[in-house]
Amino acid sequence: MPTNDELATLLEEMADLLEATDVEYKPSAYRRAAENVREYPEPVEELATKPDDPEDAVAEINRVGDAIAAKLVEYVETGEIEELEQLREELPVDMAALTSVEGVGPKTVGTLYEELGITDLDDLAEAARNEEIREVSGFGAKTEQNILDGIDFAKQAHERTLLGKGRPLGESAEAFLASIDAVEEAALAGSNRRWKETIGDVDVLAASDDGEAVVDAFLEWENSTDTIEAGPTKASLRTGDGVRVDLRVVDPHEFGAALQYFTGSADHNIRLRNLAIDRDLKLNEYGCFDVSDVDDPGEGPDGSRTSSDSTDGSQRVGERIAGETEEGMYAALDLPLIPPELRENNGEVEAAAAGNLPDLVEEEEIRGDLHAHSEWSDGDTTIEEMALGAAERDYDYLALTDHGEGPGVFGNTGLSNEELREQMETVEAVRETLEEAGHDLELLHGVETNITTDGGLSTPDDLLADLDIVIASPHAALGQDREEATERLVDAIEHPETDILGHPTGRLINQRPGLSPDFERLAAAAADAGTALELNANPNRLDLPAEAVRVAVEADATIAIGTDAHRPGALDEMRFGVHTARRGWAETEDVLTARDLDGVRAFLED
Ligand code: DGT
Ligand code: CA
Ligand code: CA
Ligand code: ZN
Repeated sequence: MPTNDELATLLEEMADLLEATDVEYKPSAYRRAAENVREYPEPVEELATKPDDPEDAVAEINRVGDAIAAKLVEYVETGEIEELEQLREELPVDMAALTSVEGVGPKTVGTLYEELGITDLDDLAEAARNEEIREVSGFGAKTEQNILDGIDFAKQAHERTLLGKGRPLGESAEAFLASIDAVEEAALAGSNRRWKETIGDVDVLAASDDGEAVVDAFLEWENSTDTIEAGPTKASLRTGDGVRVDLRVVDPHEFGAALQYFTGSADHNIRLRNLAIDRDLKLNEYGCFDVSDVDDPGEGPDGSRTSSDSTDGSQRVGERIAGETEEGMYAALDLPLIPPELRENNGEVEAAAAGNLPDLVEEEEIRGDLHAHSEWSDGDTTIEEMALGAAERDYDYLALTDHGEGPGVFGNTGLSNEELREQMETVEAVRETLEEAGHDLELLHGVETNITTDGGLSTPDDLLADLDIVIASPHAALGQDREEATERLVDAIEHPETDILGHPTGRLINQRPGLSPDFERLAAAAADAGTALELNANPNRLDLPAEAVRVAVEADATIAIGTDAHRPGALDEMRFGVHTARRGWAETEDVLTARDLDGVRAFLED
């Protein structure tokens, strides 16, 4: 079952290969068709399998002509497009990787393959270093150097930026934008506003009557090292560490519409546009329009992207009924404002229509942190400094949970059982210091013990029983298969001394996948055993991932958001955990660390 996205990607590949072999006109036809296939609201695959005349049905899609429709039907029927296979044979290159280098387009790829046999980024880098590219006709030393410079960026850009870096960067872009005189209002949009765990690029919006002034000022942002493009109402730049930032400047009266549109996700927007069409409304980045008296309200449900480049009025048809505020855009569809974290077309539109949106947990509701380290294990500071950090953040409680000894803990920094007993006295002393200084922070004493390969805990039960709180985490054997991992983690959840299952998958985003257990079984076991599942807020982890949080919440398991802080400043990473919990539809009552101390104590005693 090919998705629309897969089909569109195939058409784009055709376009690139055709262009690389110097075919004219056809490439742009394929690209336009690809765009419309990608955004088509129904599965194109269904059209392509209609019993009679599937090609006609597919050709009904905007900008998809008979020839391209035939190719799509061919692919759905046979799993191949013959012409594409031939083109791939003629030009066996990693087109996507090569064209991601700035200044390298399909034509260049074609030439470099023919002249030098370059097929991938490594070949390209080698040829550039050996000064072979400058020898090819039409290329020079300068082009060669540009390519060399572009390769590192291209390699970096293959990785999406972690939220922990992308969000602060986006916030500083937003703040800078807001400081520009001509800007009436600035906002962060895109995946950053939805708090996705990784960010492809940063999107910011400004409301202003003077787009050029805003663009000119924005390009002077101190974090910008490179202007990718600039126009009267939009610009893209690259920051020193290679992250792309897209700016849009819009009319203040259309700010809400633009904010809604550029927050995405694209799938969420398509849902809303279809809802609008059903009501004779037209929804786009300029507003919501009543088109019941308009003969031809425009190009169909996808609200074609090409319009976003034009400032002509073709998208502003009929009578404007919303656009100034985002809330107004949703209200025009009889919906309450849907929180950005939910906008993934995962049932949020239905929930909103039925008045069933979850009452999501909020940053301000967090009362404490139940996962923190000190220099006793691998943290940077004393127990007291960690506690004072929590007190400064007005928390009711902090759990000190240094590593116990065991396999997989970095550099063997875990505490021996004796050291853990000794630590109890120091914790007691810190409690007294806190009290004398007038802080009413409760310092809980716990441990982060290791889950052994077969689901046991690496700290003896009698020692665990003497602690306030026990986090059991997997640190080693993270390559286990699904069944092994599930059984191991369920055993740890059911251990009578375990209070929280720490960073359940052990993943490090962009670095290692970690375990992929059956989350439904974990969630059911956790709910039964009265063990909380951690949502580790460290932006390298965000573990549980949002999809697993959703499964946990549905099974009535409890989520403990903890930062795993190794220094006081890292306590501020709590917000990444809270927003990931929101992406998983977690309500206040689902979250252990949104409870007061009595609530936490009651949970721990259970
Ligand atoms: P990212 O950057 O990959 O992490 O994800 P987003 O969601 O930030 O995507 P981006 O930067 O390409 O575009 C920002 C928003 O603009 C996106 O969430 C929805 C809207 N948008 C962008 N491209 C399209 C499109 O082709 N179709 C539709 N319907 N909306 C789009
Ligand atoms: Ca983006
Ligand atoms: Ca973007
Ligand atoms: Zn850990």
